[in-house]
Amino acid sequence: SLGIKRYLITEEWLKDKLPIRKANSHKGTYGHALLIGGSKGMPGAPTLATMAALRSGAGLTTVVVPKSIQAMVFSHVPEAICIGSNETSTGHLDFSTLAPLITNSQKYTALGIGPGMGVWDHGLTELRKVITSYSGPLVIDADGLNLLSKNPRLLLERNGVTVITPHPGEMARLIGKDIQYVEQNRLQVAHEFAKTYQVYLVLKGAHSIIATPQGELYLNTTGGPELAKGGTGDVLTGMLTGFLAQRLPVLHAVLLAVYLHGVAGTLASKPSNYSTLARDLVEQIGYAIQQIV
Ligand code: NPW
Ligand code: AMP
Ligand code: MG
Repeated sequence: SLGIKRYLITEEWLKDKLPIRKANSHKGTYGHALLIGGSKGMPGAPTLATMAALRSGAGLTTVVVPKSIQAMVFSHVPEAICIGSNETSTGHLDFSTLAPLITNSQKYTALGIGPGMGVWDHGLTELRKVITSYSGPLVIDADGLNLLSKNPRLLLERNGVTVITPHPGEMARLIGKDIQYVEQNRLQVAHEFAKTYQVYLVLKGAHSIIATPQGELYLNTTGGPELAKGGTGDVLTGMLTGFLAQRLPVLHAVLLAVYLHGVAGTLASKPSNYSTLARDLVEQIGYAIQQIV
């Protein structure tokens, strides 16, 4: 319908999209992922994203969180470089000291922003600095999207590839409609937004949809209700940022992340899908990758 090209994401198609790690490679070969997020009360979201980026193969991963939660994040993921930023009186990120860090876009080969970041008065002004000054591949998720919903047109100020990963609630806010409208028009909503704002869009939920800026749609069939628990979306953001950091073609990175995230869910749903935790997904990323290489 609507003349939109639609594809199913298949294991067969993904098989040769993850390059084999070369014997003579080093961490620089696999890029440097930068994750930005967290706030007082939500250190877990950026922590999960950071672990997922590392498990997805990124050579280096740096995470920036408000300084009051830096030690907590670092204690759970010593493999990451953990930077504590200045923060507002409410425990939200204050990007003033971060601007030079982000503008140095040669250093970071992908940036993911939003998990656990919260929503605050100056948040969008801060986010705008990242949107306009970073020119590498940028993933915006969670509260990054909630902030952006005040003015989605800021996406048109991007100077590089953008991937956004809304769940239906975030999608509804971005287009100013209710969740029921989004759920009843999933394909159309994703297609239209991706074309209008020239972004890759992952509309999450059972059977996530990927819409490209060129107007194609991809449907994912992996994963199930074991994923319906806090923190799983933050893991997806980390996987996506991790694959993009490795300089994969954007479409490949997006399809790999969404597909493998679901496979990790299935693997982590033993013994019962009641009990699956987001951190279990992180542990299964390697086994999910093993299935397609
Ligand atoms: P309802 O009302 O539940 O039916 P928010 P958030 C709707 C961080 N986290 N289908 C939902 O609907 C995140 O990273 C931190 C339909 C509700 O209306 C963010 O920064 C964690 N509707 C922050 O919390 C672990 C759906 O969307 C609204 C839907 C807020 O993110 C948890 C909720 O959206 C969390 O990841 C679906 N499939 N999915 C941590 N440990 O640090 C969602 N909705 O208000 O943006 O809240 O997603 O929890
Ligand atoms: P978030 O709401 O940001 O935490 O993201 C939730 C993640 O879990 C997304 O990747 C969703 O696609 C996935 N998910 C949630 N519920 C289901 C479900 N019933 N079936 C498949 N995937 C799901
Ligand atoms: Mg989320």
